[in-house]
Amino acid sequence: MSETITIALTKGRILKETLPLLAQAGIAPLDDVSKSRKLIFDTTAAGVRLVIIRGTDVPTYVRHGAADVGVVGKDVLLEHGAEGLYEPLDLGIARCRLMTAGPVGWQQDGARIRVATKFVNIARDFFARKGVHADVIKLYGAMELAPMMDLADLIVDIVDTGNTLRANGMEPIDEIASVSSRLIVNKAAMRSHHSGIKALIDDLSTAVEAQT
Ligand code: PRT
Ligand code: MG
Repeated sequence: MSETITIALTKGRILKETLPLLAQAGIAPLDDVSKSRKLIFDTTAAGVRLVIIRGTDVPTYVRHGAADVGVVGKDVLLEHGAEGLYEPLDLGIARCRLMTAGPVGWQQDGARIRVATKFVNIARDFFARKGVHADVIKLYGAMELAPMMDLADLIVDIVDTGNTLRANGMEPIDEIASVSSRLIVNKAAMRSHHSGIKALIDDLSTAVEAQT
C-alpha cells in the first residue's frame, strides 16, 4: 500500500489562499505553481504530492480515490453533492456568498420567473423551497449578462464585494448560502492513510486558527 498522500487543489483564487495554509503545515510545492504548466507537484513534505485542477473536478478525484484529500469551495459541494466524502475542516478562505440577484428594483410580475446560473441544482432547490416557479437556464459564465440580454429575470451567482453586480445594474436579493473553502477526504483513505491524513487535518486546523 502506497503511503503517498495526494491532495487535489482547486486552481485559481482558492489555490492562492490555500498555498499559505499548506506552507504553514510544512507542505510547499517544489516548483512555482504559477509559472509551471505541470498538473502534479512534488512537495517539501516526503510522501505528499499536489494535483491542481478545476474546482468542479476536485470532488470527483477525491470521491474515486484518485486523490486522498481535496480543497474545494462549499458552492461546488452544494451544487455537485458531497456523497462519499468527509468534510472535516472549514479552511475559512475564499469567502463569499451564493445569492440571487436581479436588475435594481426588479419585482416579479408573472407566475414564473427565468433564472440563469451555473448553479442549477442550488437554484432549483432554493426556488422550490420558496414555492416560486422558476425555469432554470444553465450558463457557464458571465451570469450577470443574462438579465441585460433578457435571457433571464434573475441570476444565482457568487457575490463577494457586490461590485460585479453593481457594474451591471443589478443588486443582490436573497442569500442562499455562505461559502468558504473546505477540506474534503476520501472515506477509504481516511482509514487506510489514517495517521498521515489525521496529521494533515491537525496541521491545517492550526494554520486556520493562526490566520483568524
Ligand atoms: O474557472 P472556473 O469556471 O472553474 O471557475 P471560476 O473562474 O469562478 O474560478 P475562480 O478562480 O474564480 O474560483 C471559484 C471559487 O472561488 C468558487 O467556487 C468559490 O468557492 C470561490 N470564490 C470566492 C469566488 C469568489 N469569491 C468570487 N468573487 N468565485 C467567484 N467569484 C466571482 C463571481 O462569480 C462573480 O463573477 O467574482 C464575482 C463577484 O465578485 P464581487 O466581488 O464583484 O462581488
Ligand atoms: Mg476562472
